[in-house]
Parts: sequence; structure tokens; C-alpha cells
Amino acid sequence: EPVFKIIDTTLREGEQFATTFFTTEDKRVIAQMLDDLGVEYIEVMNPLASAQTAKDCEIISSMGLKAKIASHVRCNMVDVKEAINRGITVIHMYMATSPALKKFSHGKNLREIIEAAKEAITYCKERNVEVRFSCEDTFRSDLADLLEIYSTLSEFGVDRIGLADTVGVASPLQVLDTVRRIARVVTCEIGYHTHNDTGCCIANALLALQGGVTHIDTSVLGIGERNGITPLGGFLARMYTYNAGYKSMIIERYNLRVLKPLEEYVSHCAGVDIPFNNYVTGWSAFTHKAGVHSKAVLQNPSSYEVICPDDFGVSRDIKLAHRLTGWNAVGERSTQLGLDLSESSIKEAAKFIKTLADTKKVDLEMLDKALQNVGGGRPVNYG
Ligand code: HCA
Ligand code: CU
Repeated sequence: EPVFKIIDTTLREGEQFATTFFTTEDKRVIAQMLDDLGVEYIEVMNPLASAQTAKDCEIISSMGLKAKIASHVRCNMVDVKEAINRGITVIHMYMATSPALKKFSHGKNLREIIEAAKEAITYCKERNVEVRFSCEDTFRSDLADLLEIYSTLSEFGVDRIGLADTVGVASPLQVLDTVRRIARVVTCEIGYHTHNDTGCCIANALLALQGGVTHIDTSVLGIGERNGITPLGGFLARMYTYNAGYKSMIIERYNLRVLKPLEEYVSHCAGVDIPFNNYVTGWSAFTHKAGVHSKAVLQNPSSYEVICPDDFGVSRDIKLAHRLTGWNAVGERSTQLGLDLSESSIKEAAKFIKTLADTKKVDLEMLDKALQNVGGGRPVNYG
């Protein structure tokens, strides 16, 4: 399997989400939880963003975490020096290379971009600082330019290059193709960062890995500019289910039970709810309803679940009281209630609840009453 490392950028890209506000304590808690979960890198903001941001960079980098702390800065000496002075030992630099962005930011040509990167790389390497250079808006940049920048910097000694789909525009096969072409001309590590404007962020992260990428950027709940980037939980779900090799690697390498409390914490700081259909942790992610599904899941959960909820510390829910229910599911409920009912009584209760549910929304209490009724023969008023 291609090995990969996770660079979680909740504390950088995630702070760029519309309604995020992190106090110093929030950043400390999130960094600690990310470290407990086991991500390999935690990306923090440019210390030049604000005075408190600079202090927070120092605080996070001196927490003694297992994860490497990387600071995300523009590709210039002022930014790079400031981050290193704050105790940062991994520099993630970026510079726009697409015609669409170049002219609104630095206005440099290809040669000047490469020179600026080389100067910063030299400064980092002289100080034993790991350094990555990323072409902002990679997928709207000229391929010839990309190949030249990346191959030159790889040869020059950059530790990692980054491909950034800043606007979330690339299609999956385009990502695979571009990554492959770039991987052929470099010997360094390759990172991939993608926004989710067109809903391809997780698929594209997978294809980037298949093409030769080694590091994937994520954020908790996918928070970031606009509608965000590859979500940590969704990416873990994707890789966990990709094949048996990845599954055992992920279970071994990451403490998956930290995901849910981490998401809950971040959702609070970002001022958003966890979506009902969120990967793994959404409230309906392991909720089964139709009789056919419920019966099968009761016998063998993997019939309709590709992820074992217990691995992530979340639980399964089988909805029993509705008109799609079946007598197997109803029988399971009678067992939960400790009732000792015959098959025909269970079938009678199931039939009753299905008929009732054709006229209105029913709940578990009504099903329980029906089961008790067929068992004990007591008349019950169902309203
Ligand atoms: C941004 C920059 C960035 C950088 C990604 C990277 C992007 O637009 O704020 O450094 O690889 O999406 O291009 O997040
Ligand atoms: Cu981004």
C-alpha cells in the first residue's frame, strides 16, 4: 500500500472558515486531540497574521506533541524567518502559479517564483527545518510551469512539494493524471490539499494517493474557506474501507475514538452543527430502517455496514416503529423488552404497527405497547 501521512490543518485552513473563532485554549485542546488521534502533522497559521496568532504558534509548538507542527506562510523571507523564530520546525510555503491568481497576489514570473522558493528553502535547510513548497491553484496552472517548478525544487532539496486545488475544480481523473505526471519528475514527498467546491474532495484525495501523493491535508469536519476541504473523518472512512490492508493500518495507527469528541469540540468553535449525514459520526450514519435491512443487520452488521461503528466509538441504531418494519425487527424489540412472545404474537404486533403507521407517524412507545398488548392481552388505547 502507498503509505500516507495526514496533515491536519484545522488550526490554519479551519480558522479561515467563515464563523470559526479559536481561543488559545481551544487551539491547545484541538492540537492535543489531533495528537491523541494520531495525525502526523498539525498545520498552524502564519505567525504574522496577528500578535496573538504568533504567541499561539509558540504555545502549540512547545506542547511536546508527537505530531510535527508546521506553520503555513507565504513564500518570502520575512514570513519564513518569523515562523522559525517562533520555534516552528516545519515550514509550509505557498505561492500562486495560476494566471487567475498570480496577477492579484505577487505578480512574479516563473523564474522569480523559483528564485524566491530557493532562497527560502536554503534558509530552512541551513537551520534543519523541514520545508514544503506548494503551488497555489495548481490545477488551473500551466502544466509545463508546474513541472519546471516542482522538478527544480525537488532537485534543489525541498522536502516536499504541495499540490493545492485552491478552488476545488479538478475532477478525479484529472487529479490522478496531474499527480502522476508530477510524481515522475520529482524524488521528494508530495502533498495534496483540496477544497470541496464541487464535492470531489475525498475521492480526489484517494486518487491523489493512487497517483503518488504521500501527504493529505484534512480539517476536522472539513472546515475551511467557503465550503471547506477534505474532512478528516470522511478521509479516514474512505481509507478504512478501501481495502483490508489500509483498514488494519488505520485501526492500528489512529485512535479513531477521538474523532467524535474532536468533531464536537471543533463544531462548537466553528459555530456549526455536525451534519446528520456526516461520515461515521452523523446521527444517522449507522441508523437502519427498512425491515430487510434491519433483519440482515441484526444477524450480521456487515451486511449493510462497511464500517464497524465500534471502531470509532459510535453506536448503531435500528429504527423499529414505522411501516417499513418487519417482524424480525419487532421480534428483536420484544427480546430487548424481556418479553417471551410466540412468533405469531410477534407477527401480530408487527402487522398492527404497520397498519397504524400507514395512518400516522408512530414511535417506539407505541410498538412497545403493541408488543405488551399481544403478549398480555391487555387492551391499549393508541390514540
Ligand atoms: C489559501 C491557500 C491554500 C494553501 C494550500 C497549500 C489553498 O487559499 O488560503 O498550502 O497547499 O487552498 O491554496 O489553503
Ligand atoms: Cu486551502
